[in-house]
Amino acid sequence: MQSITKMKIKLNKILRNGKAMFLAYDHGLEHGPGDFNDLDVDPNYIMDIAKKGKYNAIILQKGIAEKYNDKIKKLKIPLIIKLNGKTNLFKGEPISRQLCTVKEALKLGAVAVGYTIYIGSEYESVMMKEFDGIEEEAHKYGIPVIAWIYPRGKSVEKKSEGDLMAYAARTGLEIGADLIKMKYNGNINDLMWSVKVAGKSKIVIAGGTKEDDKNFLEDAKKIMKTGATGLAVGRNIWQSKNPIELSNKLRKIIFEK
Ligand code: FBP
Repeated sequence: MQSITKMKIKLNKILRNGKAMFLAYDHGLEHGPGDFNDLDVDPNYIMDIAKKGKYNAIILQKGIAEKYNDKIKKLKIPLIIKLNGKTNLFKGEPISRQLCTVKEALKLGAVAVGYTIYIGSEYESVMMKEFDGIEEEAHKYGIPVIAWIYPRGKSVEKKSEGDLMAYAARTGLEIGADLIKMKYNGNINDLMWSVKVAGKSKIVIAGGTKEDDKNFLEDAKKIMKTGATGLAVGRNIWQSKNPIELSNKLRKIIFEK
């Protein structure tokens, strides 16, 4: 029988001391430009935050990664490309299809790729299958795969948030995600359980809608006490009046014990 050659997944390209601090900026597609103001609508502004705030990586869709590639390369910001995405205009059962291939992402200089799966959606199996192809291909190149796992759709409406969070975490492990990006329900015990059920897959938490900087940092402290690997945050940083100062504080929380 032929043996399976195991390619080492290059997690060190997106983690520092085993921890993660990612800056997410795919909102223009997911939510529309209503999330932006005069400053943060400009990808250059976000890239400067990623650089000065010393993020481990920036998360972009392929369009911005392509059009602003010179700047990303010049600043040497590690790049994670989100391979699927959708607008929020369509209101049926959620589905997000692949828009960029692993090869395209690699050509753009990506050191990791991401993909969203809406578990519970009628179309869950379509996204699972697409993710599987991506995971197989990315891992052939040793590229880490991050699964955004968001329970969504009619079937999950009455389910407990804590149970759904843990289910998202375990799903990530079962399908081979290296990192699982999830939303935090605000309950530290639920998150501790999710980290445990994710086993060797690592949990990174999304930031959510903008809250007071102080509350955001308090939440980050709690998140890091659960054994989570870090945060992949967007609006809470780039919508802040002091994004660099806030990033510096967040970095201390994530990387200093
Ligand atoms: P935030 O930190 O701003 O919440 O961003 C995290 C994120 O996962 C983004 O990558 C994505 O655009 C957005 O949230 C999607 O959120 P939702 O599906 O809840 O609208």
